[in-house]
Amino acid sequence: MAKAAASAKPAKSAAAALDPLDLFDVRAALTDEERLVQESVARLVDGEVLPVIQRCFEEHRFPKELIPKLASLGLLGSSLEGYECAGLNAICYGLICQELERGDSGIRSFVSVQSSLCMYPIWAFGSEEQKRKYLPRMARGELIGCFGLTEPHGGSDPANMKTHAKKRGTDWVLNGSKMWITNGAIADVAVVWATTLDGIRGFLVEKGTPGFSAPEIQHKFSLRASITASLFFDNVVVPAERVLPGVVGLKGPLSCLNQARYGIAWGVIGAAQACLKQLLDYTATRTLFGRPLSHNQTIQVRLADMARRITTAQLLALQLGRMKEAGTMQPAHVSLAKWNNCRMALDIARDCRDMLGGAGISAEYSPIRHMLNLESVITYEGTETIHQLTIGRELTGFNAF
Ligand code: TGC
Ligand code: FAD
Repeated sequence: MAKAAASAKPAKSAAAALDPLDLFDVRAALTDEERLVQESVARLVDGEVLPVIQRCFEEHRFPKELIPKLASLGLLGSSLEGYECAGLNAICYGLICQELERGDSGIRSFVSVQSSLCMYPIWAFGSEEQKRKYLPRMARGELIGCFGLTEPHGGSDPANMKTHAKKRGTDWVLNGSKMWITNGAIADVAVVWATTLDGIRGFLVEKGTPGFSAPEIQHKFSLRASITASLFFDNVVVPAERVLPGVVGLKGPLSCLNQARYGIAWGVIGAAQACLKQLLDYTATRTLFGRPLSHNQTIQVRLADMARRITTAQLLALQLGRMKEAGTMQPAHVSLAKWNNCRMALDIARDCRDMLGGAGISAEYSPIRHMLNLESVITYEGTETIHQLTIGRELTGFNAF
């Protein structure tokens, strides 16, 4: 057995120069500012997220104590202009999501929801008064938001929502329920989408409003370091000044989803990188049949295939970001990237878990945590099927939903 180990050929030196997590040197295509943002978030993740996340996942606890740190780095509403937001470009937002999700999808989820699903609609569709009231405090992490679109009877078809709002004098009265709402139980303000006689509209419902409750959903096996809640509205009175004036119709919530899905397409690359990194270390030291696991052809093929899929996902995300910056990104582009990259990350996490053998079922190794999280990530913000059908509709012109 020792003989087999000794006969292994050493790797070529040129290959050693490549970064296994960035084979095509996407980093070289970034600006200095983009690299700086990535490095600062990476430091936060290494120093503050990774040391606590396994325990948080096991305890089903969101590490709320990280919120001021996320805020002080400008990560909340990072791509919005004004109102104390950092005004970073789309690539920076993507890199922020990627680094955070290298830590855990739950931390990226928190930032996605706060930034893309709550601050963005207030910024894009809110009145000047609403922007001044909410955005600076949300950027500072003093106010937490949640986004209520999905309902218990079927989230893929939000046009069929039952939650409704009726005019009473100048106020609105809201009735209905939402399900699977990230941050719901800790949110100070909920952006709630409801049908009205004019079409779907967005309502800002503040914590403590009579008739509004947000109990946490228990027993999750996925995103355990993230808070998920139901929202209930029982004759909740919402004053006229808390209705988003700038949009009516499903395009309101769907345009928020574009922003968040964009971030997910980048974020999941981080989860996949974390899994591959762990496996490169593990297979280099795990010795079976007299040689390190990494010296076997089938193991190398599996690792190489992961690197191939991560690389294509990185290049897809980078081009998507450039298109977003140029104003040419369309919903179908976002759907394809969200679908491809989530599938890539989930398959890699599952394969890494397998290559760890029995150790793969332990939370001491990150792949099973990432794998369980990614089961949610491939489902929320539009399931894989919804994004496939969006591309199908784009190709054929026929709506198969
Ligand atoms: P459809 O007829 O296609 O469109 C209705 C109106 O919306 C416009 N539109 C979009 N606008 C912006 N961005 C998009 N991606 C858009 N897609 C459509 C469209 O132009 C139209 O506008 P108008 O002016 O003509 O009225 O609508 P449809 O009913 O056929 O549905 C299409 C479908 C199935 C794609 C849509 O319903 C969908 O995306 N379903 C999936 C729902 C979903 O993704 N829910 C996510 C909930 S939030 C969440 O999961 C947060 S998790 C966060 C975390 O923790 O990270
Ligand atoms: P359904 O819509 O009932 O779908 C069930 C299955 O049917 C899926 O496999 C789907 O792909 C398939 N399907 C649907 N339509 C078709 C079709 N036409 N043809 C073939 N197959 C089809 N929502 C929010 O609003 N805010 C949040 O913050 C939020 N956070 C979430 C956090 C977590 C942890 C999770 C798990 C979900 C969250 N969601 C949130 C909800 C999420 O967006 C929905 O779960 C998702 O959109 C799917 O809706 P559903 O669960 O009702 O599944």
